[in-house]
Amino acid sequence: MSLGTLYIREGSGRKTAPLAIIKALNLDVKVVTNPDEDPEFKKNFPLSKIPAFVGADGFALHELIAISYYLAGLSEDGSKLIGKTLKERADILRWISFANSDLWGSLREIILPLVGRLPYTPETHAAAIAASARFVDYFEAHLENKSYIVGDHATVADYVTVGLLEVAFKTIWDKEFLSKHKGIKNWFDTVINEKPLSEIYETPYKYRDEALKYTPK
Ligand SMILES: N[C@@H](CCC(=O)N[C@@H](CS)C(=O)NCC(=O)O)C(=O)O
Repeated sequence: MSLGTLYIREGSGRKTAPLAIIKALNLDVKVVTNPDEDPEFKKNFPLSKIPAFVGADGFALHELIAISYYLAGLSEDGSKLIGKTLKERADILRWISFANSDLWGSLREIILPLVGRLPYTPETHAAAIAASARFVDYFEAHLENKSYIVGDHATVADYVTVGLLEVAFKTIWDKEFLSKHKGIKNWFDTVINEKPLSEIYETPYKYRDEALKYTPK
C-alpha cells in the first residue's frame, strides 16, 4: 500500500533529497511533479511550496528537512541516511540546515538575478559573490580529504546539499571555480555518480565551461 504522495517541481533543488530517500529505501510513495494542478496539494498546502508530502493517513508536511527525516523514518534502514547515534543525527542535521539556509541562501542571491528572478546590478552581484564566499570556503575546508559530508557513506546531508548546489553547478560554478574548489568538486563527483543520485541526474555530470552571464532583456 502506498505510504503517501510527495509533491515536487522538476527545476527545484529541493526535490532531490526526498526523491533520493524514496529510491534508497525503496519506499512506496507516489511522486507528483505538477502539484499546481492537483486539488489535494492546493487544499493541504496554501503556501504552494515544494517539497510537500501527504501520508496515506492524511498527515500533511511541508519543509524539506522535516519531510526528509519523516521519509527516512518510514523504513528501519533509514537510520543509515539520518544517523544512528544522537551525535550522528545532530551532525547530519547541522549540515542539512547549513546547506538549506546559509549556503543556499547566499548562492541564490547570485543566481536569481542572473536568471531574471531578482533585480541585477554589477554592484549587488559582486557583493553577493563576496558574501557567499564565506560559506562556500567553509564548506570547501570541511570537504578537504572527505568523500562524504558526514561519515563514510552518503547521507541525507549529501542528498540535500547536492540538490541545492546542483543549481549552482548548472549556472555559476564553472571550470575555473572548480579548479579552486577541489574538495567540493570531488565530493559532488563522488555522490552524484552513485545510486540513487545517479538515477535522478544525468551522469557523468556535465560541468559548465563558463558561468552564466547577465544579459539585459
Ligand atoms: N523553507 C522551505 C522552502 C521551500 C521553497 O521555497 N520551495 C520553493 C522551491 S525550491 C518553492 O516551492 N517556491 C515556490 C513559491 O515560493 O511559490 C523548505 O526548506 O522546504
